[in-house]
Amino acid sequence: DNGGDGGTITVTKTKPRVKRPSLYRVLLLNDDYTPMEFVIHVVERFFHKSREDATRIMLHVHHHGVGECGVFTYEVAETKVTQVMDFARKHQHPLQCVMEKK
Ligand code: NFA
Repeated sequence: DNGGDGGTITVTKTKPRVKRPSLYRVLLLNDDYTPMEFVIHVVERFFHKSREDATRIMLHVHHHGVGECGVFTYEVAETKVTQVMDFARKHQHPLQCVMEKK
C-alpha cells in the first residue's frame, strides 16, 4: 500500500481465513413397498458403494427405519437427495431420501 504522500509503504498481512463447510448426512427411510433390490441399486449407483456395503445399508434401513448412505457438503447432499427422489419416482417406488445437518 502507498496511500499517503509521505512515501511510506505500509504492508498489511491478512491471515488466510479458511472455514470448514458444514456437513450433512444423507439418509434413506424405510417403507413397506420399495423392493430391496431397488434400494441396493440406488445405494450402489448414487453413493458409489460396493454391492456388499449397499446390501448392509439397505438391511440397516429395513430393520431400523433409517440409515446413512454418506456425508457431504450441503450442495452435494442436496444433489444426492434430488437424484434419488427423481429416480424412485420414475420407477414408481415410494422410497424417501432426506438430508440432516451433522
Ligand atoms: N422394507 C422394504 C421391503 O421389505 C425394503 C426397503 C429397505 C425399503 C430400505 C426402503 C428402504 N421391501
